[in-house]
Amino acid sequence: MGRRILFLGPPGGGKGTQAQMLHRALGVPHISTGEMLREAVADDTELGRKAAAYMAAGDLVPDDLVVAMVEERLARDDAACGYILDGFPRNADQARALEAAVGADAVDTMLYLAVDEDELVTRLLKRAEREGRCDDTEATIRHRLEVFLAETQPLVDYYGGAVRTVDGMGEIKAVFCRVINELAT
Ligand code: B4P
Repeated sequence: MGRRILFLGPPGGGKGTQAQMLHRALGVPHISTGEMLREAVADDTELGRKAAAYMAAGDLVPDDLVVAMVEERLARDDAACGYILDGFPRNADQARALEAAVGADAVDTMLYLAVDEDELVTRLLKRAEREGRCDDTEATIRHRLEVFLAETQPLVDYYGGAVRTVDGMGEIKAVFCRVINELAT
């Protein structure tokens, strides 16, 4: 059985950044629901057309759409030996759907990246300058943080003592060292 890792954390916490580095280190696929949804929007697929307004507003895309997308992705051969989930599950219903699709052992390691709110906003505003993502305006960032606190933060209780908190402050490489150290223990 390979690694089944989940990155939890607020928007701007570094989930995508660290998951991509870990994917290169471990060789198991990096499954980012945010990236998959942005691709669907860019490709103007039916899913993308349904998801676009939710994403632009900083709201969660409806569970049925996201769950179907993830189930299809996890059924591919490259996910048989493990995966790194980034941004999914984002609420308790998604967590239950993941367990129903894959089993109780759908995730074996949960890493929570902890970052101060001011730093989150700074990072996302910098990314807005660089990439022009439509959900990286200050008002939308603040709303995404509220959604995170209401919907996603409770997953820490849902998963209980299995969640390991990693200090996500500081340099990207320093955070990655902490992630690797956490996985090694
Ligand atoms: P995501 O793509 O998951 O967006 P995110 O939470 O902002 O995280 P991301 O991975 O992009 O950023 P990261 O923290 O790595 O979701 C976007 C939208 O998609 C959601 O709002 C929602 O609408 C929808 N969606 C996605 N999944 C869903 C689901 N399961 N259910 C329903 N809807 C869903 O990095 C942010 C920035 O910080 C980057 O620019 C990075 O370079 C920088 N950074 C990272 N680490 C740093 C560090 N240590 N120091 C300085 N900068 C750092």
